[in-house]
Amino acid sequence: MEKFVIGEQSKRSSTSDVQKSPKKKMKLEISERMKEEDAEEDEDAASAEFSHPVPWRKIEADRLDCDYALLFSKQEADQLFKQLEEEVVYSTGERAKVHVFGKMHDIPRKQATYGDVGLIYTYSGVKHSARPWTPTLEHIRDAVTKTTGRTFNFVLVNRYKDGLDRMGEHRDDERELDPVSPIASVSFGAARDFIFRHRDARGKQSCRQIEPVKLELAHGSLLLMNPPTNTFWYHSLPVRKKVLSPRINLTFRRIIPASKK
Ligand SMILES: O=C(O)CCC(=O)C(=O)O
Repeated sequence: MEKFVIGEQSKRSSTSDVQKSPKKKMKLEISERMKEEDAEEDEDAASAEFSHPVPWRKIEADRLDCDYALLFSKQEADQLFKQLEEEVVYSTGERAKVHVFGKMHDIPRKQATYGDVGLIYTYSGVKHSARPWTPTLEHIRDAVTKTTGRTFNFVLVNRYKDGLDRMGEHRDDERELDPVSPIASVSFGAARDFIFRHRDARGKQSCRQIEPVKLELAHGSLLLMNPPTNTFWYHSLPVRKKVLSPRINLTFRRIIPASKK
């Protein structure tokens, strides 16, 4: 009890305390202080419940800044994968195509976009409006927010039926993306290789020799791509013929609504 120093005024003590005897006053201060400590402990317990701490692995290279963690246990990830398979409605028709060098091509995977009402994201020459969040997408988004402290208003869902489905090399650098927000990539299902390549080290004309950064994105994992990664590095999910099972990837993003641009 020595730590409750006599004369230390609790934040909550009122001016009427001044009239109380020194002994009574000390008892009151101690009990006030204990109440305060209990309240602080309750607050810590509440925030622990929401903070979802995970061990992070830092991935860094020249202007590449990423954090990687296993966000969900195998059991949770299995359940979430199943729910996503039931809930997500993938795009068809024009919205399942990409516009490359003046031609429309089928995308080598399935894609869907969800998010806050009214958001539209244009990429590869095609406009994608957000469907309203499903319960599972909302649950995963909230888990990412609890872990990272970042909020997201949009998610791009990509489903790869097997290792033949892929994503070509690109940057997520569209005008409508908030440039200071990270992109949070959550993966379920088959583990797949994910490759970053620096913009100055691509193709025959490359002006610098910078090693690509290769990762394997596991079932239930979260890869946080922090700025300025997406300005300087392209990323891709290459074909892997030995992968025979499906994978779902969610990239949570912050879109600047058209009215705020
Ligand atoms: O499926 C992946 O991990 C890649 C997704 C991706 O590159 C993207 O959404 O921009």
